[in-house]
Amino acid sequence: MSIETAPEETPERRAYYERLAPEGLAALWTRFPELVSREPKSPIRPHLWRYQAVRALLMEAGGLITAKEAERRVLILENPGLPGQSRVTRSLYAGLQLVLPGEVAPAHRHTQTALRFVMEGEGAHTAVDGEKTIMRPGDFVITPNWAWHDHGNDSDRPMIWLDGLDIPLVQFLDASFAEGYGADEFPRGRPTGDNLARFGQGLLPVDWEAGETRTSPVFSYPYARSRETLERLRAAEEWDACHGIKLRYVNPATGGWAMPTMAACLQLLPKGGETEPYRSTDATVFTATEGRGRTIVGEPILGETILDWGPRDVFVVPSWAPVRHEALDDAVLFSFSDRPVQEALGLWREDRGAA
Ligand code: GTQ
Repeated sequence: MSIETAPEETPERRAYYERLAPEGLAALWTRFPELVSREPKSPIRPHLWRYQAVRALLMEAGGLITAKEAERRVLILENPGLPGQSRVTRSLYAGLQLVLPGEVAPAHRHTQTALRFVMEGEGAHTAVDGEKTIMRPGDFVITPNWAWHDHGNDSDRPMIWLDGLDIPLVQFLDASFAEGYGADEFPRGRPTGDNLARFGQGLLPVDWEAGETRTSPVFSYPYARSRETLERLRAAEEWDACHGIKLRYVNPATGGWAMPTMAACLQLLPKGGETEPYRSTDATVFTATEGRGRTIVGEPILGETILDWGPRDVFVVPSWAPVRHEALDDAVLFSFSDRPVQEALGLWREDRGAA
């Protein structure tokens, strides 16, 4: 026996193992290497979804079903390593959601946390507990766990965004609750922009205390502001060898991640730049807002997957797979993962200069 290989099977041992199953038992030593692997062994595969291809199918769905009838008209991005499981990584879900002009996606709430990253369209909105926010490309918007939310499109163009949710994680814990509000819109309360004005200016109402959701009180992070910060840091030449310039979206009240279960980041890769190999235990979903580039996942000998991406393509990198990025233009990548969960449990690891 070693930590990497199960002991040999003999006819007597096999006969013994067969008697265990009907008793609801199993011998650990036959399974040890798969249960306690030396390093992450994931069925998740590196994969890229071409935006234009998904968009064409999503627009087709627009002619088949309304947002209201569908509840949410979304094409799920399923990892080919776990087909049929509605997962993009082991713990996370991703999809592309379409809201056509004049449509509403009715108010509901659930224990899953959602993030939205706007791909296309301008002027549609999402409302969180009755506060509307107008969405533009590159905006990052949060729907906290158990917050009422509805989406609507009063503009004259289709609105498409990337949804990231912790659905598989909540499912794993058997902690899903959901309910419909019973009307299209949750009653409007605070005016549009209230969350940013109150919590996104380096100020907090003096007696404010975090609620139970542990999610940032800012729920809309406009792209224009985040993009401006990337340019400021470019001017300061604060490059990281593995990440270019990478920023994390934070909860301004704690300095921690904006959501308890999902990390979200925005990074700038300069034209012609090549990052050093990097790996971490949080499988990560990326989308480019600007620019074209190539992400190389894996190791030269064991097998590399090359993901060539352009604006709005979505791709996923598995846990612990070495990753390098090469930017053909100035490129901006948005990404999300389950890093806060792993950090809270003392599990998160990274390896700079991996492979
Ligand atoms: O917009 O509330 O992609 O509840 C999956 C589940 C979006 C949403 C999804 C949802 C939503």
